[in-house]
Order: sequence, then C-alpha cells, then structure tokens
Amino acid sequence: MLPLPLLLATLLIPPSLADIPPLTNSSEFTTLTTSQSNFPSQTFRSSPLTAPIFLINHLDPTLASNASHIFLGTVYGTQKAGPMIFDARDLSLVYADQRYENTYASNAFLVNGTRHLAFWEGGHTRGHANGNCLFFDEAYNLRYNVTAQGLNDAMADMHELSVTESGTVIFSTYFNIPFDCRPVGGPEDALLMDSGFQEIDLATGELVFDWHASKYFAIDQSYAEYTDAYGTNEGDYLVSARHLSILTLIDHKTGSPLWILGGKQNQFTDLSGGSATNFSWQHDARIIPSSPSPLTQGQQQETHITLFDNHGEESGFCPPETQCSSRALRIAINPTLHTARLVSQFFHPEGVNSGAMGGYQSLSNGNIMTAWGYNPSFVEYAPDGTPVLDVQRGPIGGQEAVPDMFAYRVHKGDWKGQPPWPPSIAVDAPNNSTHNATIYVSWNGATEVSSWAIFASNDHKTINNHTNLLIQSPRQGFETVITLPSTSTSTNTNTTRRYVAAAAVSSSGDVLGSTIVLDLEDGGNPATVTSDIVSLKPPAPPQVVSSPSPSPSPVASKSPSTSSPSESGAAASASASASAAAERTSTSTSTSTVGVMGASIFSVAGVFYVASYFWRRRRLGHGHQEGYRMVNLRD
Ligand SMILES: *[C@@H]1O[C@H](CO)[C@@H](O)[C@H](O)[C@H]1NC(C)=O
Ligand SMILES: *[C@@H]1O[C@H](CO)[C@@H](O)[C@H](O)[C@H]1NC(C)=O
Ligand SMILES: *[C@@H]1O[C@H](CO)[C@@H](O)[C@H](O)[C@H]1NC(C)=O
Ligand SMILES: *[C@@H]1O[C@H](CO)[C@@H](O)[C@H](O)[C@H]1NC(C)=O
Ligand SMILES: *[C@@H]1O[C@H](CO)[C@@H](O)[C@H](O)[C@H]1NC(C)=O
Ligand SMILES: *[C@@H]1O[C@H](CO)[C@@H](O)[C@H](O)[C@H]1NC(C)=O
Ligand SMILES: *[C@@H]1O[C@H](CO)[C@@H](O)[C@H](O)[C@H]1NC(C)=O
Ligand SMILES: *[C@@H]1O[C@H](CO)[C@@H](O)[C@H](O)[C@H]1NC(C)=O
Ligand SMILES: *[C@@H]1O[C@H](CO)[C@@H](O)[C@H](O)[C@H]1NC(C)=O
Ligand SMILES: *[C@H]1O[C@@H](CO)[C@H](O)[C@@H](O)[C@@H]1NC(C)=O
Repeated sequence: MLPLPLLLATLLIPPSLADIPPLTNSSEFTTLTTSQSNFPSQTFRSSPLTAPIFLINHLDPTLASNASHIFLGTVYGTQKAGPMIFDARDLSLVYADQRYENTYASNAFLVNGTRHLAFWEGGHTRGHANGNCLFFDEAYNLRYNVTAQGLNDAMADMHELSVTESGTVIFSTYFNIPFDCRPVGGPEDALLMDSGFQEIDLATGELVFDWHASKYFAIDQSYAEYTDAYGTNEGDYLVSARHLSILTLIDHKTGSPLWILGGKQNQFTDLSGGSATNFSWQHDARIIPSSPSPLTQGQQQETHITLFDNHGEESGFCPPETQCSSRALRIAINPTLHTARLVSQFFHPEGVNSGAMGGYQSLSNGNIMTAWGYNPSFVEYAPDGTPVLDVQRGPIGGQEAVPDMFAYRVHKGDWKGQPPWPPSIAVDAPNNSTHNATIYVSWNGATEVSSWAIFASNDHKTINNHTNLLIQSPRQGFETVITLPSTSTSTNTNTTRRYVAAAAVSSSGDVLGSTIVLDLEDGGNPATVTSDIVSLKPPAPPQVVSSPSPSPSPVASKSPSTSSPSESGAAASASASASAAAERTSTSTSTSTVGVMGASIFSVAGVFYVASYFWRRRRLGHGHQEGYRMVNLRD
C-alpha cells in the first residue's frame, strides 16, 4: 500500500472561497449597502477582523499599475478602525490592524531603503485630531512612533503624514495659543486655534522644523484650517491651506512664504485661462520631484504639482464636470516667471463631487491613483485619463456624506508582509473528527502564502510528521475554506483523525508558518499552542559528522513564524504579541476560532470634540483673503 500522504497530497482539493468577493453589479451593491447600514462588510471564521465588501465599477488589469497592494487607512463603522492592506489583483484583504479609534493616511513608505507601513492613529474630532504617526516594518514590528513636540497637549494631526528622503516625517498640527483677536473684533485675550506642521527625524525623534501659520499670515488675512505640508527636494515645504484655496511654498530656513498659488493672493499668471489656479478646498498637494515636460521649451524651471481639487465645497452638490466639479489635478508652475498651466485633470467616472477629503498619488508607471474623500471611492487612471480601476467601498454620489464612510487617501504600492504571529485556523467538525470537517485558515498580513497544507493525526504531539499531511489546497483570498473528504475518494483509506493543524506554504513549497493544533473531540479547542510543522517532506537523511549541517528545510528554519511568536519576533514586536495574547477567541462546541491575528483591541470611536465656540469673520475686498480664523475658547 502506498503511504497515505502520497495518495492524499496529490489530491489537490479545490477550496471554496470564504471571502465575499467584490461585487460588480451596482444595484446589488446598493441593496447590500442598505442592508448593512451603509457599511458593506464581511467577517471571517478564522479571524476577528472585519473587511469591506467592494464594488468594482471597472477594472482593466492590463492597464492598471502592477503595484502589488492597495493601502487604505480608515474608520470602519463605529467600532473598528485601522490600516488595511488589500491585494491589488482581487481586492481581497491582506492585512488589518483594527485596534485603533481612528486611522488616516495609511501608506507604504521607504525609510532608509526599508519599506514601512505608516499611518496616523488617534482621537477623533471633526476637522482635526490628536494622535501618533506609527511606522511598522514588513514583519509588523513597530519601528517609529512620533507625535508633535512642544505644543503643550497638542499631538500630530491626522491630515498629513509624509516621509522625506532624509528619514524625517512631516505632519500637520493644531494647537491653541493666546492671541489678541481685537484686529478682527474679537477679545484681546482670546485663544486662537493655530495650525502648522512639524518635521521630526525618525532616527533620533528630534524636532527638525516647527511652523505656525499665525506667524506668517495675519489673522485678518488668512486661516489655514487645514495644513497639508510636504517637503521638497530643496528642503522647502509645500503648504496647502484649503480654507484659503492656496498653496504656498515655505522657506525651510526662514519659514516665510516664497510664493502663493491660487486663492485671492495668487501670484501666478494662469496660462490655462484660469483652470490651473482655480482649485479650491484642495487636499493632498504634492510637488513631483524633477518632472520633465515636453512642453517646457524655455521654461526649464517648471515644477509639477499634483493635488485633489475638491471644488464645490462652497457651491455644494453640482452636476458632473461643471465649474464646481472635483478633480484630480496636475499643474506645472514656473516659480521664476510666476506662471501656472494645467497639465491634466481627471473627473470622477460616475461624476461625483467631493467637498472634503481626497487624495492624489502618482504611480511609477505614470498612472494616477485617486481617492474621492466623502465619496468612498478610489479610481486609478491611465496617464491619458482612462479609468483602469474604479472601486467603491460604500454609497457614492449623494449630497450628504455618510459619517465615517469615506476614502481619505488610498494608495497603491508594493508590500511583502511576513508576520511574526502564526496563521489562524477554525474548524467545523460535525462528527468531532476530521470526518466531513470544514477547515478555515487565514494569516493576517502574510503576502507570500501560495497554498495551505492540512495535517491530521490521532496524536497531537506528532502531528508535524510529514505522513500526517492530508490535503494541500491553494490559498484563496483572505480566508481559505477547505472541506475535508469523509474518506479518500481514490481508496478506502480511513482519514478520520482527532487532531488537525494547518501549515502555510510558499510557492516554492516551503512552510512559512503553522497553526496551533485543534482537538476535534474536545469541541475544536486547542490541544497545543504550536503544531511545529516545518516541512511537507520527509526529513533529510541524517548527516555524517563534522561540518555544520544545513537545515533540511532552510526557509522554514529561518522563518520566525514557524515557531511561536514568543520565541521569535516577540521581543522586537511587543505590540504584536501583546495583542496576540489578547486575541485568542473563545471556542464553541463544534467549531472554534483559534489563532493569533494582528490586533484588535476595539474601542468605540468616541467623538469628544465639543466645539464650544467657533468664531468666524469674513473680510472681503482687495488685498484681503476671504477666509476665517477659528477661535476656540474651549479651554
Ligand atoms: C444587477 O442585479 C440586478 C438585481 O439582482 C439584476 O436585475 C440586473 O440584471 C443585474 N445587472 C446586471 C448587468 O447583471
Ligand atoms: C512592475 O513593472 C515595472 C516596470 O514598469 C517593473 O520594473 C517591476 O518589476 C514590476 N513589478 C512587478 C511586481 O511585477
Ligand atoms: C505611541 O506612543 C504613545 C506615547 O507617545 C503611546 O501612548 C502609544 O501607545 C504608542 N503606540 C503604540 C502602537 O505603541
Ligand atoms: C538610516 O541609516 C543611517 C545610517 O545607517 C542611520 O544613521 C539612521 O539613523 C537611519 N535612519 C533611520 C530613520 O532609521
Ligand atoms: C460520522 O462518522 C461516521 C463514521 O465514522 C459516519 O457513519 C457518520 O455518517 C458521520 N456523521 C456525520 C454527520 O458526518
Ligand atoms: C461530539 O461531541 C459532543 C460533546 O463534545 C457530543 O455532544 C456530540 O454528540 C458529538 N457528536 C458526534 C457526531 O459524535
Ligand atoms: C457530510 O456532511 C454532509 C452535510 O452535513 C452530509 O450531507 C453528508 O451525508 C455527510 N457525509 C458523510 C459521509 O457523513
Ligand atoms: C513519521 O511517521 C512515520 C509513519 O508513522 C514513521 O515511520 C516515522 O518514523 C515518523 N517520523 C518521525 C520523524 O517521527
Ligand atoms: C477510522 O479511524 C478512526 C480513528 O482512528 C476510528 O475511530 C474509526 O473507527 C475508523 N473508521 C473506520 C470505518 O475504520
Ligand atoms: C476651474 O475648475 C474646473 C474644475 O471644477 C472647471 O472644470 C473649470 O471650468 C474651471 N475653470 C475656470 C476658468 O473657471
């Protein structure tokens, strides 16, 4: 008789897809969205995470950028918030860390040549916030955690998080300062809510630059309710003040504005009949480093700027492609000649306008990734403006934004996640054995899993013996579901076993990590905390003498995830293992959901912001900005 594993391992059972894949029918999506209170979402058996269910309005894989993943940092309903990473090919969830109250501006950044997942997390307020900028490496170790310095209790604001080539992070700030508001008819001893930005060195944690709008803009002239700061190659800072509809370049030595583009103080001649400088209530302004243009004869000094032009904030809802339409905008300016011209503009394929939020990302193949803010949509365009990916995570096009349902920024980028925690397994075992059982497996954050191998035995201590390999099945989406046969279909082999475990396998056949062992006679509760599966193959024959022998399974042996996280990544990843411990979920009689996922210490998003007094004033007329200062007398 052939050994059992050889028979069954060749039996590649097609898995059923546990994930609810993206919909493509918008009326079905509308029905789903309505039935789920505007938050179309799904849950899993092997994981406590919640994932969105997307609607794909359009996808052209041949024209879409080949970046492997999509980054979305978001509030999710009233319960879960966190950075999420999706597979760019099928939009399945890859990673989520839903322990936060709010997260924004999630993206992958290179810090010193190493890729990091960075995002802002913190307390919720309307319009601004206080929190931390967190950076995790691809093994999900927290590497940097920075916030504002020297602004009393004010912390990093949520609107901006950008990383410079010199390893610094720039974020926006809001803080109260005593201010004489008599010039605008206010009290002498008012508290002004000032805005600005800080740059912090990630390696040392030292403050590099601290800018306050009130020092450079007079109170009756301007108000930067929202500051979007971004470092240029020269070290100067591009600041976007959406309430003024201006972009201004801030000198990195003096803090003074070098020029002002747009708004009432615009210093640039618009070579495009007004369409390059009429942006308003904009978000996510970026200077594109050294962007050559064929149209720049005699204008070698052109600089390209991209932004999300919200437009229509004041005019409200408006028909598509009218003068108040939101657009993804690229302009070229010549700061020497003070000219600006429109390079390209992209409107939303379904014609939506977004008064607030929104993002613009230039991708390496020339495509443009856009997020549509209050309309929870993200759209990737080819350079000629053809939409190549058009996705919704909620209802769009309405005049009223659904609270917490938005796409503040959505980015595409590469990611290779190798979590220090093990994969997770859950089982439905109607017969208290593998007989007719259904296995659910997932591994939050792992990007290199190609298939799952199911091991079963009657002795949990030896489950990792390669002869216990029952089935190998391709990975599908976030959670793979594998239905075990009642008996081998090709023989009468009895495959009924008491214990089960799973191993995550790479495309080259190496075991990347393995789950705990479940005891199906004990309601699927854990039998041991690790199955120690390191290979699908028999161990190599014993080596003879002297030389340090190579491991029988080199990749498996160097992968930290094949052993318990407390032995490997834990020291470097306190947060991961702490949350892992907190996360083992309870089991039920015939099923269990056991394993360790990224994180989920859920906190109900609280809105503590009490705007006790907003004080506005508008000044119209030549040389003055239409805008307002917000004076916060809360404290
Ligand atoms: C979308 O779904 C609705 C409702 O199920 C159905 O009537 C309609 O034919 C579908 N549209 C397409 C294009 O499949
Ligand atoms: C994506 O395409 C670029 C060329 O545009 C190529 O250099 C890169 O290797 C590709 N990446 C992947 C993951 O295929
Ligand atoms: C980041 O640092 C702050 C203190 O500055 C701390 O309260 C917070 O828990 C840290 N975040 C993480 C994920 O460790
Ligand atoms: C980047 O690398 C340099 C040289 O190894 C080091 O001095 C610096 O601290 C690193 N920066 C960060 C942010 O880790
Ligand atoms: C349980 O297993 C026995 C054989 O061991 C089989 O006869 C029976 O049908 C199974 N029941 C279920 C619900 O699968
Ligand atoms: C499975 O075990 C439970 C007790 O743990 C028992 O109540 C149930 O009848 C068993 N089911 C089968 C099919 O043997
Ligand atoms: C396996 O379970 C299914 C559904 O519970 C049942 O219809 C089928 O008879 C079972 N098979 C065996 C062999 O028990
Ligand atoms: C694995 O199981 C087989 C079959 O029971 C046995 O012959 C072999 O010795 C076991 N291997 C190890 C390393 O225990
Ligand atoms: C199959 O194996 C299980 C566990 O070893 C045993 O309890 C069961 O009786 C066997 N079934 C048959 C039909 O031999
Ligand atoms: C500038 O805004 C855009 C986006 O809304 C409009 O499409 C343009 O028509 C408008 N240009 C001018 C000159 O008003």
